[in-house]
Amino acid sequence: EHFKPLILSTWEHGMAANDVAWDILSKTGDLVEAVEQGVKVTELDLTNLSVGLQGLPDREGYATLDASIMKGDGSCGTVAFVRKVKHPISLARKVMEETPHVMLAGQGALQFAMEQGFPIEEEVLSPKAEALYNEWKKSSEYKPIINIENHDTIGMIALGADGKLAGSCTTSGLAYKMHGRVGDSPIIGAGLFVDDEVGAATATGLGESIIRICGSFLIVELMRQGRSPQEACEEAVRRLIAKNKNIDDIQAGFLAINKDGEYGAYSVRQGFNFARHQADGSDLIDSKYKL
Ligand code: SD4
Repeated sequence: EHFKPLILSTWEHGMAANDVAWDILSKTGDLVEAVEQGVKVTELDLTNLSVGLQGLPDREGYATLDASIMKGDGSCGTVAFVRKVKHPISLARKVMEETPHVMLAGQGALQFAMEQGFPIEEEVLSPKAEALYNEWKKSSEYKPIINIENHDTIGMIALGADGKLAGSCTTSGLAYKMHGRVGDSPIIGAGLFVDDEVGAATATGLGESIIRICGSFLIVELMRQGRSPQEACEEAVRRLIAKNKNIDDIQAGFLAINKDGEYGAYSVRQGFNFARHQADGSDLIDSKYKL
């Protein structure tokens, strides 16, 4: 099963995202374009409550988005806590390509979006998100629990036929988070890390638990030292469990690819799945899990 190209994405929505990414990658060989356009599908998916402006809002009622993109040569761009932008992944790519910086956040990210000619959306919740938010407001308990309805960030990692890698990650983050909260997804090394010398990794789940262990960077470094992608994901989950006290409330999952086209996935608990696309077709695979 080791062959290139290979695209992996988190969760079931990764299937549709991978199809678009695969199409671009096989026609053009452009990895960055593939991982950007792929996750844009999810950013527009109205059924998805954790990616894009239709995602569940923070506790003040605002959808605030995080995204990152990275190439295996070390180029990267990210945006955090950005509002009113439909495609934060495209804004992250602009940060990578058009600025001397890696990360823009909040109002400054929005200002940059305007300068770059991004359409600025009105701030209205999607009907589904609004209904759920109103329901949540009745109790307004701040319990950052990731459950099956609330953990579908898309992280995508891709290996080209030439052995080069790229990845992308985009999310509306944790539902009902504190205003200003930033998760792992826009933090290079936490939600995404890519190195052409070794491989790539991405994460989904409770961002705080992933940031704490530099999850994606950890996985790439473990692969650099000789672990398989599967072994590296398992070690990251072991580390995450050891370093997070409230583990009963945590779900987190990792995906990894190495340069040879081997891949792996592992999660804290049952329920994580991922989409794979290779030349022989695409499938949705249930991740193995620890607890
Ligand atoms: C976050 N990792 O902001 C994201 C949430 C997530 O699927 O993965 N949802 O913490």
